Amino acid sequence: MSDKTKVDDQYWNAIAEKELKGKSPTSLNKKTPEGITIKPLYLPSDVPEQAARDLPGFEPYTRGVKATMYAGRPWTIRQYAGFSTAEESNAFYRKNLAAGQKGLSVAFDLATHRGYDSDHPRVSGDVGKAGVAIDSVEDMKILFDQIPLDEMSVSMTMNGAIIPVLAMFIVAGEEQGVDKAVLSGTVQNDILKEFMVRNTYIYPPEPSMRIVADIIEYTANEMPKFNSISISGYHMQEAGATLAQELAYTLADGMEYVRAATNKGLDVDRFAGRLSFFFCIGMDFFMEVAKLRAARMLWSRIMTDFGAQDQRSKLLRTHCQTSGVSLTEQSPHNNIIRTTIEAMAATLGGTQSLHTNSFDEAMALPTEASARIARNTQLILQHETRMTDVVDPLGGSYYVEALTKQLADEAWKLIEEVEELGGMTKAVEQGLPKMRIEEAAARRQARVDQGEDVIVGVNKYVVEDEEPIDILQIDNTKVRDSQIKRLAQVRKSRNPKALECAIQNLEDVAKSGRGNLLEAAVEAARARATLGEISDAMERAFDRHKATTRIIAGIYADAYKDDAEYKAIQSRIKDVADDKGHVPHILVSKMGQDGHDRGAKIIATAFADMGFKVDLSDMFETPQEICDKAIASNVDVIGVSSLAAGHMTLIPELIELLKAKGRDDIMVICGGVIPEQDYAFLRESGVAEIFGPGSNVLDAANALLSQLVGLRRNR
Ligand code: MLC
Ligand code: 5AD
Repeated sequence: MSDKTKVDDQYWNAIAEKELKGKSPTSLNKKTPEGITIKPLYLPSDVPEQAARDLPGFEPYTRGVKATMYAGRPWTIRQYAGFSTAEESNAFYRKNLAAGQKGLSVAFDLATHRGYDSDHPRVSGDVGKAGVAIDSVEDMKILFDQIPLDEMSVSMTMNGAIIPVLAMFIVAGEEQGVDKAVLSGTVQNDILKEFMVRNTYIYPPEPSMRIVADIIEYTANEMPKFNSISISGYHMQEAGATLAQELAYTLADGMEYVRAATNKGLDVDRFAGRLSFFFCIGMDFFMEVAKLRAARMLWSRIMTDFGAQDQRSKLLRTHCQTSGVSLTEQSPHNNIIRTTIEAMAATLGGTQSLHTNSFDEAMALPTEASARIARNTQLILQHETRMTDVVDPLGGSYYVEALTKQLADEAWKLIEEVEELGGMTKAVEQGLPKMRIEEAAARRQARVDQGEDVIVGVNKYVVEDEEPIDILQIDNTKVRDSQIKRLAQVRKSRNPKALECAIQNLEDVAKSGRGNLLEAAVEAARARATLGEISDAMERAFDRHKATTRIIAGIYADAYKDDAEYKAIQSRIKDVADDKGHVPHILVSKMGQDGHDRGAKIIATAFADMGFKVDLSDMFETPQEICDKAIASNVDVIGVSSLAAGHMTLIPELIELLKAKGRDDIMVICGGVIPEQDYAFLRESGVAEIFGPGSNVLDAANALLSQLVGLRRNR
């Protein structure tokens, strides 16, 4: 530290104190959810020594994985998309590519994610809704029709059903005349975070890890241009994780995958260069920039410790997506601004590839118009701002360099905690990271509800009487019918002998632990086995995973210790209990294949803290199962959390089932991503209360209590 700095520091302190009318400048310090103290001023003395020597393209890669970064080649504009049928998604992709998008990124529907064909009874509400429905190679070929797979890099967000989907992609390429060796792209194939937050797993953790390792092995041998995995923190932040947790658990997952592959006998440098990453970029601008820089720095250290020799093995290359959970249903055009800021953090942080969200995110999938604005956000950054001319323009910022180091240190502590449990597979089995994330999510929600974390248009500067905007509506029944038709054609036209043989072989490979699952599945896909048939063959060997749901306790009670409104709710609950002769009892439920459980978990924990009796359903229930459970436990209320557009089918079905049993006295309320356009239909179907995104949890409790005592009547 130079003397000049010391003098400046003291001088600044004196003036700052004067401006603060005698208070110490440390009174301006802020504590972040990551546990980092942010000072109002950073100085050269805050910069770690190493930072002054860092160069982009050199170990530890803090400043970027390429020497020239965007000055040499800008990041890939890779918009995640998919809906309804393969035909419609294909048309959408081709339009987007013509309008400036550079890489593809496929969103599959939840039936596909969870290994079900479109005609399976469990997925009637999900087909074609949150992504595109894919049942066989025939669908996959249509999806990439007139898109040259030898030129276009394709990302596929698939985890649970990764084996059939990647197999079908390989065969679709083959039948387009493209050898798998030249296919470029990425599969998500990150199962650990599915058990933690995203919930589209199929099999239990152990066989799931074998699947990951088999794919790493197969791609290392056969597909040199293909990224075998996209190790994802994105969904952790969406589920409420702090940025330190997102960073730490993602890297800890990465370490576990490296171990899984080396345990198969692969040399680390054979596969590590094709591991890739995926982070969420939210509104904490500088912390997000620091996160990407810290991620590269830590990964290069981790891979050095794994004995990597090849520099490529030490590069953390990443895709980023702006944060969905930061976007609001209220004043939705504000979301364009939020997404722009997040996109700037991602690119100033040095991402390789980026998806920018559409402003209608909190209501539905993007329309053509909202998708255009989202894409143009990136085109404008690349072409109008001069941002891409300089490599790592925030490098050397006293604040950013200091924050990079601090965040890396915080994350490292969490990584060590996971390692002490024996690595991520064990930690996930014990539920530790999930619990830490759920706690952070509940804390965040309490801060928002209390107005401590401001969200413009939601808990401050609220606009009354907003006009609803146009959103994308998908006719799910039509999509399902057309998928069922094509499935029937496929099943009719294939050679049953070849099919049976391939499926049997796949099952044997799964059961015996010998051979490669993907290799066996490619054979099955060639023989026109459907996604469901390939998944079932493996399920016979591995079984289907059933998660245990838990409700954490105490976070809301703690945050609202001395709050008058909270106390008033507690006494209202007591009054209702006295009146009814029992504590009001609610079943918080998830139906269909929708795996987003942050909202359900927050409601469950907050309502339980307040004094309601709360049951939390398992994931992926059918309306019949929820109806039976509600009647068996004799609840007063069923709360349905819906974030994947299943509400229009599943909730009316549930209400009809209750009616048929003579139990329509059980009140049904719902919350989640439910556009206002759907409210009237849901109310007519018998839904008592609807809580959209951004609902205040205390307000929701009050509304429910009023319903229970007959003060509100939407029914
Ligand atoms: C890049 N290149 C350069 C360069 N910059 N060459 C010279 N000079 C420069 N300055 C080269 C690279 O080395 C590479 O070649 C090639 O150009 C492509 O660049 P890239 O940086 O690798 O970009 P890209 O191909 O886009 O790959 C990015 C990636 C990849 C590595 C992060 O894994 C990817 O595309 N991921 C996307 C994941 C995704 O879309 N996920 C969506 C999740 S949505 P070479 O030969 O070295 O490869 C989701 C939501 C949900 O999950 O829950 O449903
Ligand atoms: N099309 C476009 N974006 C999607 N997302 C999820 N599914 C789709 C889809 N089919 C985005 C949303 C969501 C995140 C997980 O991915 O932004 O928040």
